Amino acid sequence: MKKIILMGRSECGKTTLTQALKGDVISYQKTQYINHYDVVIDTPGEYAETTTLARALALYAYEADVVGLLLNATEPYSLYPPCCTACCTRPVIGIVTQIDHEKADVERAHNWLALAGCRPIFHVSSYTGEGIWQILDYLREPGDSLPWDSEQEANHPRMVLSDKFGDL
Ligand SMILES: Nc1nc2c(ncn2[C@@H]2O[C@H](COP(=O)(O)OP(=O)(O)O)[C@@H](O)[C@H]2O)c(=O)[nH]1
Ligand SMILES: [Mg+2]
Repeated sequence: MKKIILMGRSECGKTTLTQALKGDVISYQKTQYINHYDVVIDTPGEYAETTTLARALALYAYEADVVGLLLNATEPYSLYPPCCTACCTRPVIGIVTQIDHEKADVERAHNWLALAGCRPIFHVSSYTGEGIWQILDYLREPGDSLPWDSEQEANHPRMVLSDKFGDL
């Protein structure tokens, strides 16, 4: 699997997405420092919100194969300037999070990520599991086998992930 680093402001859902990608049971954890998991690097939102701390994100991006910029679908503004992905030496994908939320405006968040230069852009809910397998599929490398078949996953996203994804 390619290694992905997740970036985005506090509360956008980075840690919950990390858990969903790994198939863990969801529980609240405040991120105090950068956490390395097998294929996911989770970062604190404060690093994306504070100029001096943001330098750490620039450095850690080199440890990953792919950078994931997250934007919560309920967010009324975006942190990301137009074309900011151009300064990154890794592919930068967009991830619209919390699409299950009643106040979600997925198109608005998608357009902001597109403006920032993210390609492709995924729409996910870590609560329902929607969109999770598409990210994992994107991270797949030749020779990796993922423990589901796409049709089955589409029908039972959460169940398949939590049953089989513990040891990714
Ligand atoms: N409705 C909804 N809430 C979510 C989702 N993902 C995370 N949350 C909630 O958003 C809050 C922040 O999540 P967290 O993963 O800690 O954000 P982080 O600061 O970016 O790591 C928590 O209360 C989560 O339960 C989601 O897919 N849907
Ligand atoms: Mg966190």
